[in-house]
Amino acid sequence: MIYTVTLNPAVDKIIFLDEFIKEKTARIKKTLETLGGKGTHLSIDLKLMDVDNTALGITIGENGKKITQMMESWGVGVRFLHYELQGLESRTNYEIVELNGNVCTMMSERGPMLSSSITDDLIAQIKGLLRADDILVLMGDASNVQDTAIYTELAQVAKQCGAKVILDASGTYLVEGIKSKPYMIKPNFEELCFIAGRELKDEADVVSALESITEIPIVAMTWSGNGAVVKFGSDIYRVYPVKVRPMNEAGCGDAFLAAIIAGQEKGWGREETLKWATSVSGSAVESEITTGFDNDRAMELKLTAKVIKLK
Ligand code: TA6
Repeated sequence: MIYTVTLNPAVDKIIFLDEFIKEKTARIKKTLETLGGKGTHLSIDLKLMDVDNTALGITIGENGKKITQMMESWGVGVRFLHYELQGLESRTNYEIVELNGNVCTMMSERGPMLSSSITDDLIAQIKGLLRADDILVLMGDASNVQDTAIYTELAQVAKQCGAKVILDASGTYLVEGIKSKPYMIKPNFEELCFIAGRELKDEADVVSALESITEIPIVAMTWSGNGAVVKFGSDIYRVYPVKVRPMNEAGCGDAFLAAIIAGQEKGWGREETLKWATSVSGSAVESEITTGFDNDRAMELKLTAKVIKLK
């Protein structure tokens, strides 16, 4: 079984307007509400690819209940731990989508801090659920947990159970999490620069940064409009972006990661998997909401997808 963990799930409120100009009143064209938090997205994307999985995480208050209901409406198995804490709510993230030029800006709440007794409950739940050969995917913001080694701790639990760990985090949580030597990480370009400890200039620089991460078998670096560069063992692949009508790019990295996991689960070849990954990611960019993607459109885009083995 694949388990996703979202320590800080959210309700994503998406606000569409023509253009955001500082100090000017912006007239809202429409608003939409969907799920936020990277693990929730991964669970939904996997479900859309017919890959069974269960979403774990922590929800709080009425917003937390709403998050669970939204997850269930996508047909995902949910085992969130829910808490009612005086005056506290799972976070809301706000995304502005400027229709002129399709610029997306995410504003993310911190979310209530989780006490160590809550994270202990989660660790106990994971210990009880995980079996050998399961996959534990640790994703997204964890700044609501004081202990920056939380992902390392969860990864160790997984390893003790014989499960694989996939990590998609940022900042200190990423650098700490890497110490547990996960099976796969999915940094974006900025996160790879952070891991490398320097500004990466070009593709060759990216490749050498990926090659220096020898202890992690799969490193998939998503590169926004530039596609992705992915390391499988000592092999490196360049994944080109498919041509799309961009609408909302939030969530496309989650779709990319989901496709790689799906490819591994279904036993597809690497190039086939990466073509699917860039296609679902492209389909997610065309969607108004931050969650999910259109399967038919992804299939259509896959006909144009280009992947090259660099090394
Ligand atoms: O990847 C997109 C997205 O999941 C958004 O929908 C938004 O909720 C945000 O990222 C959350 O990411 P975070 O790293 O804060 O958990």
